[in-house]
Amino acid sequence: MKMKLLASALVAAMISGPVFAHGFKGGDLEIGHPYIPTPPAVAKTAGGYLKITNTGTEADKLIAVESTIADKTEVHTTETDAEGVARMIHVPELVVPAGEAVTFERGGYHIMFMGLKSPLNEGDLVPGTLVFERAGRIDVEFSIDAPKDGEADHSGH
Ligand SMILES: [Cu+2]
Repeated sequence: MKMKLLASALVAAMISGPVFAHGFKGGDLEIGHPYIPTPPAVAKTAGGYLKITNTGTEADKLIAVESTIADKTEVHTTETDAEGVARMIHVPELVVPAGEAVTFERGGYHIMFMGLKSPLNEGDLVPGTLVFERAGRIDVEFSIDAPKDGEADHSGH
């Protein structure tokens, strides 16, 4: 009986949709609101954003991101050179210092989904896994959100 109640509470939480600020936990790490601004239907790439908070006393490292929605998933950062040209750089290891948070956002760190296997539709939740050196694997769900200002043109990237 208790299990049944728990299960229906979970379902209720899930169907309330992506409007709630969702989060995930693994070890000392909290993963805040992983989301992907809805890309155009023809897009072959998409950027994902989230916030990683390390509540522990030792630094951790994000060493991989896995996802079944794309052929390849990597952590990137965006750097703008002296001429004002922005380019993306692959970040194979991202340190999350003890007691600090790292925020992924447009123009900075992002998760790059390359070779999307099917269109991502607003309101969907898609699975992914963040792999950390210390905390291990943390399964998350990215919500496909309505793009905020300036996020809609991400596809060129
Ligand atoms: Cu990128």
